[in-house]
Amino acid sequence: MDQTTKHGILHEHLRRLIERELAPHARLPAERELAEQFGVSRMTVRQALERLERERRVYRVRGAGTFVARPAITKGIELTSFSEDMRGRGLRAGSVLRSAGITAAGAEVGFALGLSPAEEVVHVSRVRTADGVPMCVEDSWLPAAAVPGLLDGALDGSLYETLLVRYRISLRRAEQTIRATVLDRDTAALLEVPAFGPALVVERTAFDQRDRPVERAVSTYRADRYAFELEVTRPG
Ligand code: 16G
Repeated sequence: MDQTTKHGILHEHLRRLIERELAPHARLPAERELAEQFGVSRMTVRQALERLERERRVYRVRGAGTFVARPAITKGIELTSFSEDMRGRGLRAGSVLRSAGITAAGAEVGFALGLSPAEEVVHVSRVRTADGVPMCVEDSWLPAAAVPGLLDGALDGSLYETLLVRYRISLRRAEQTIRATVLDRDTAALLEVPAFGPALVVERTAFDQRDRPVERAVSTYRADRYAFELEVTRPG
């Protein structure tokens, strides 16, 4: 992060404003106002805005002003981890661990992971953050037998990296369902958004290099900051 130059500092300030306070398509203050507010030249403001535009965080409409681009974060169709997604956007991925423990798989998770309902799974529940801002609530279940001792290590980093480094599990593909939902009070509070707002739920079953199901995950993303991007091709 470029915090040393005037436009670097202004860029950082505006980036935070966009991520935390402004809705998509909201108009940023005019160049002149920003210059006055921050005691910098119009040139400095322009440099900061140009950088935000290059990063696709804002778009500019001639004669009308600068607007917050939507969506702030998109997720492509490749199988990536949350940490990789955020890194790709120049954001720092983080986790707030809500709970971690071993439970019986139950019917639904067991079915997805090819286990009987009584078999043990490790359940990890996390709020995922981007530069400290909550983006999604994520529950992951993994067959306990596949990841012995997972709970003994730190769970604040990348789960997929831990799977790779510690267990030599490389996730190759996933089956996913994306659906819309309305946030209940608890999930909304975790995401720091109003209750009953829209959200995207992604249910994922991820398979390793031997095509064994290794993770069942349910991720609930705030809809104002997240979108899925797909490339579709015509058959034939
Ligand atoms: C993504 C996955 C989630 C996985 C996490 C690992 C979706 C819908 N979900 O958020 O299943 O547990 O990445 O991220 O893509 P990490 O390696 O940063 O912990």
